[in-house]
Amino acid sequence: MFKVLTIAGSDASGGAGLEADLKTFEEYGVYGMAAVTVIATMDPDNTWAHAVFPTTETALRAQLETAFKGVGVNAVKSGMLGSFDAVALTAEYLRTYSVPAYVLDPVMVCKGAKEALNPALNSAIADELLPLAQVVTPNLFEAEQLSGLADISTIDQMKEAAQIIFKKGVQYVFIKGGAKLPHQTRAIDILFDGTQFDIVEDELLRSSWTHGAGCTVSAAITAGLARGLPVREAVFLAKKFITTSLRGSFALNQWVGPGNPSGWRNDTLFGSR
Ligand code: PXL
Repeated sequence: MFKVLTIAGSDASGGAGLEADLKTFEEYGVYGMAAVTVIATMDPDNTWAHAVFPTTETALRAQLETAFKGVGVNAVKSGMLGSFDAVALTAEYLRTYSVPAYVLDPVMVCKGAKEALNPALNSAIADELLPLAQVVTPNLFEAEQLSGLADISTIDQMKEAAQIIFKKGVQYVFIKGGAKLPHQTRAIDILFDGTQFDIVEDELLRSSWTHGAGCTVSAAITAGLARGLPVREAVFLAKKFITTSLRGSFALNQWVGPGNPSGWRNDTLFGSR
C-alpha cells in the first residue's frame, strides 16, 4: 500500500482542504493520512465568511511524528499551512525524512480568510518549501505572488512566471490557468521542468461550483507520484481527474459548491450523468 500524507487545513464544509485530499487519495487507491494545520469554518448566517483556527505547534508536531516516523510516507503534499510554525515544521520533517515526492500547493487565497493572505507567510513558504518540493501547483494569483509578475493573463506570461519560480529551487512548476485564464476556449495549465514546457489542457467547464479544485488536483498529482508515476504522467492524469471531478460539481448552498472526486467512478458504474 502506498502511504500519502497531506499537511493541510480542515475545511469544515468538506469540499476543500484535507477533506478533498483524502477523498482524492481514496480514488487513487492510496492510503491517506492527514496532519491538521488549521480548521477552517464558514458562517452560514454571514455570507459564508471564513474563520481559521490554527492547531498548536505541539499538536502539529505530534501529528507529523505519527505519520513520518510512526507510519512512513511515500509522498507528501502540503496545502493551507496558516502559520510560520507550520511552514517550519513541514520543512523540518521533509528534510529529516528526505521524502522525494513532495507536492507544494502554495495556498494563499481562500475567500474571507485574511490570515491566508499574509505576504510574510507567503515568502516563508517560497523560501523554505520551494527548494524541497518536487512540484509546486500555484493558481494564477499564487503564481503572481511567487514570481513577482502582475496580472498574468496569457500563456506566455504563465511561462515567464514558471521560469522565475523554477529558479527558486523547485523541480517542476505547474501553473493552473484553468477557467481563470481569459480569452481561452479550453482549460489551460502549464508544466515546466526547467527546460521543457507542456501545455496541459482539457475541456473548459464554466461551473461556479469549483470549491476545492486546487486541493484536488494537487492531491491527485501527489497520489500519482506515490504510485510511482513520473511527474509528467502524474500531472496529465491529475488534469483528467479534476476535469471529471468538476463535471460532477454541485452546490452545497447559495455560496459554495465542490467538485466530485468520485465522479469518474460514478460515470463508470452508472453511465454518464
Ligand atoms: O481552496 C483553498 C482552501 C484550502 N484549504 C482549506 C480551505 C480552503 C478554502 O476554503 O478551507 C482548509
